[in-house]
Amino acid sequence: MTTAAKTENTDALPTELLIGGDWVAGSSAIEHEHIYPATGRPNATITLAGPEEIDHAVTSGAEAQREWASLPIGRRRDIMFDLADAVHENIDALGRLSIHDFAVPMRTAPGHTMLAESFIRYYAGHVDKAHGQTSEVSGKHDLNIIDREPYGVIGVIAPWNGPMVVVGLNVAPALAAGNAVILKPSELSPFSALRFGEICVEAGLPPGLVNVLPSDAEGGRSLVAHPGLGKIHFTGGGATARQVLTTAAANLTPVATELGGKSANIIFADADLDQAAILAAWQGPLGQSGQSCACASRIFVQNEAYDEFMQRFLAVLAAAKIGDPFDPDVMVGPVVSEPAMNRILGVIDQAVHGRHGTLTTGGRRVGGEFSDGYYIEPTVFTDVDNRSPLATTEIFGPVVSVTRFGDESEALALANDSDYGLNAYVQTMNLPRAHRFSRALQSGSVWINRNSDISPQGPYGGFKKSGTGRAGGVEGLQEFQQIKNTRIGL
Ligand code: TXE
Repeated sequence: MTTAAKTENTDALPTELLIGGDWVAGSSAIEHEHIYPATGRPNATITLAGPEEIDHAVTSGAEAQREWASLPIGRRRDIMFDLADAVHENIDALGRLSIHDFAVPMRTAPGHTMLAESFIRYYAGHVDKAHGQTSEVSGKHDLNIIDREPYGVIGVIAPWNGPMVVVGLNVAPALAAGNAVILKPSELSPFSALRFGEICVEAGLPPGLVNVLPSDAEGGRSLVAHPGLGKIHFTGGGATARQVLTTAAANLTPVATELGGKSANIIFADADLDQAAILAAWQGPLGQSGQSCACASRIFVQNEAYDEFMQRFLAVLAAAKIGDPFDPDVMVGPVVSEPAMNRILGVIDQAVHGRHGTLTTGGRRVGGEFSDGYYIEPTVFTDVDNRSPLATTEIFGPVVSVTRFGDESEALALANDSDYGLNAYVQTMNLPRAHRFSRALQSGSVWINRNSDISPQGPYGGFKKSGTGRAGGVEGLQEFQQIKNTRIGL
């Protein structure tokens, strides 16, 4: 179902780079036409950072970091709380910029900024509580001190689908640990990150502490290759991560990664099937049109509940409104770009012709008044071969597969049969079973009877090829601290 709702674009879209608190065009920067995915038409011409701008940003960051680290911790803490307040005041504005970025529907756009605020506030509270330690050493006459220190300048590379999420997961802890940050959003989603950089200056962070340089793969490569970075945090796809790790190896720059997923959603017959259908729809093809690392793209349903679940699940998908992301009633927007749309339609085509499963609903580009946008119908394949590309590769689009299972051991074997290990979802009312699965599932995050609502209190990250980093908790702070041991002969 689609709805017609045209929205006047009255928002000012930032188009230059933010370095040292100033808007910069840059000598090696290039111009890039940003296409708005819901219409297929340009909504701005933006500046992409080149090597000169990146070098300028790292120098500016190093200077600001020295100032930041020299502030009394109470002052650093207060400034980070001020930043959380400033982000809170801009939740709607940043949400709208996220829509201009990658056409995420209005219903969910503010959620990215709310997550960012929750992480900034959580880590602001850590600033004056990051105590060091002492340890007993062999020489009774020695004092051994263990300290955690900032790296200096951190390169944070964000995927297009979550610049404000990355602000929370990675920029907040990096700042709390005393670092400066070079934030590189994708050229596909520059606006919200640039505005965030400006809000940092308005909130009182030293200019240059957070420099925001949208760029493409080339700019990303220049950033990773820069010898002035103390550490890199990369969020994106596995193929790109390999390139990042290779480039960073030249300087032996440490890299933490948050990569893709192909998450299982296991639905037992004793689950609340209405809730399970809604969760499977939203954590699957509907939420951000499946363009999320947390997408539960492999759904496993116990035989006894299969027909009842499928009837409910398909009904939720059919009721979801597709249309203008600025329309608050719209639930499903387009995919991020024409190449992404063509890639996803290619995957669907390959799955149909390769008989990887049975196409049960969707599978086509949305026509009608949204035919200029990159819209794809929520798509479901059933009876999917778990070793087929449909079930083993991350599609990053509104395409999920559904497979039956009999008992727990079969469900577990199917779920763990993946190179990825980011999220796993289990729907059951049986508490011992929930604990058994939490222990046995090979994934960094397990969600029982709920969606992936990432909170700063629980470290989020992957197993296997889903990456090495952790975001949230003390673990997320320690990602951006290096350990120093001092032994004093008394
Ligand atoms: O990733 P890409 P995208 C993953 C998601 C999917 C991917 C989609 O699973 O696989 O991200 O995002 C820059 N050197 N996650 O398409 O192409 C590029 O400009 C340095 C997981 O953006 O990998 C962009 O800024 N940088 C995540 C960024 O890398 C390079 C949640 C990512 O680009 C580069 C969200 C290079 N050679 C998405 N090439 C999680 N696990 O939390 C590109 N870039």
